[in-house]
Amino acid sequence: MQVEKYIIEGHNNDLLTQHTRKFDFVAADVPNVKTVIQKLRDFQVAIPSWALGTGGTRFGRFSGGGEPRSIEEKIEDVGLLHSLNQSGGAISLHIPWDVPENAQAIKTLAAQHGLRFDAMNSNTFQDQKDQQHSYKFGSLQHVDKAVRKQAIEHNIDVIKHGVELGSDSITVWLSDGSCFPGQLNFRKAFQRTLEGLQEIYAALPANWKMFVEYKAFEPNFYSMTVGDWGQSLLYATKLGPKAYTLVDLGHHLPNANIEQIVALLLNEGKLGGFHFNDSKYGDDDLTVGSINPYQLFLIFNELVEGMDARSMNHASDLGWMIDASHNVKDPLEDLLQSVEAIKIAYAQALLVDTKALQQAQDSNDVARAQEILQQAYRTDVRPLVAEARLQAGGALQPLALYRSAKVREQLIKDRGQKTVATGL
Ligand code: AOS
Ligand code: ZN
Ligand code: ZN
Ligand code: ZN
Repeated sequence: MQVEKYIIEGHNNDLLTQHTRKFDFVAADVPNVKTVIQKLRDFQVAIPSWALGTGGTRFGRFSGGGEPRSIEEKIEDVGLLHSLNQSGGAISLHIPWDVPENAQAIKTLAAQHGLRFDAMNSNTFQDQKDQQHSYKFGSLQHVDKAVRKQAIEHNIDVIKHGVELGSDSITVWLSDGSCFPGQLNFRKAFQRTLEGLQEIYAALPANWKMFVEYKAFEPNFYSMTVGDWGQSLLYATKLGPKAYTLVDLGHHLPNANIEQIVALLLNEGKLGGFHFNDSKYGDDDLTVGSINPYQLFLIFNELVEGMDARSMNHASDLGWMIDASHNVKDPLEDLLQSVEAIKIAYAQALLVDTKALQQAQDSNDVARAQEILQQAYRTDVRPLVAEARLQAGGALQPLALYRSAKVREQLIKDRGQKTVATGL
């Protein structure tokens, strides 16, 4: 399924007058509007392969139909999103939910859709059938060396798959931890995990990176062996220059100041990238920007300010990924919304008058500092984001076009009503 170019052009022509009016209105107040548009065009975010099907909760799963049944169909879906918004030019795969058997063919298919392979994800939080040892009591932290070895080998296998596909990073998220006091010796668990990560690290090709993702709780509810950014940073620092901390927005305790964490990691040269999503309670994996768009803006504000000369596209070497997936929306519509929210936050951050903000900070003018941030945040930047999309060949209103082109209906026709994509 593809939305043909002429359909996108027709959609854009219909909306052009309205768009131009809105764009001109905002653009008039943006001093460096050309640069802003170019930055927005360059910015790409990777789509996780596991978000293309309807996500489940532990209580149930309601497939919406037309879900991708294979890695090829997942790539087609990401390609389709990318053709609409020109902002999702990468896919993040998960082993073993995705099995890239014929890497060359998969790579070619991805290239045809203008996609590259972002970070590979390993999985030592589930037992697969035919797996020798169980991860019930952890993987890299496990007291049994044989279990640790199996987990290490799996991660090295994931790196090999990634090499074949032209990826250059692996995200390691461990569910390791404990559910009850006394279950685990924290220091020994840390040490074993570190040693496991060191073996995986040693298998990284020269140009590769390892992202160590932390999470405050779930599935373990007393302790997590990589539970917060401090622990992740400890591992990453001990591992060496190819290891970084990955920030999943939903992985903090309530009210954590994520933008400050981001600023400090960036300052230490240890910020690896993101799993964007939104949350109200825990690791809710809700659509990016659906709950707390101001926080998202503040994070981007730190990135724009802190990354300075480094440009924020994939050449800047941060992993920009989405990790959202849930039950009640069409997953492709959801992903279009997530990408849009990210670009809006980025655009708002680009509008911050950094010089004036610095002056306000240096003179302790608190009210003025807040005004400067909120001036940017309260600007309706959607026409800027739409203009960037238009210039790049995407649709002015991707979600509206997705609906009017009846994409889901077509996918259901092609793939069937009863489809379950592999994933969470
Ligand atoms: C789990 O909570 C983490 O967010 C993981 O990054 C992710 O959801 C998982 O690895 C899916 O592959
Ligand atoms: Zn394999
Ligand atoms: Zn994540
Ligand atoms: Zn998560």
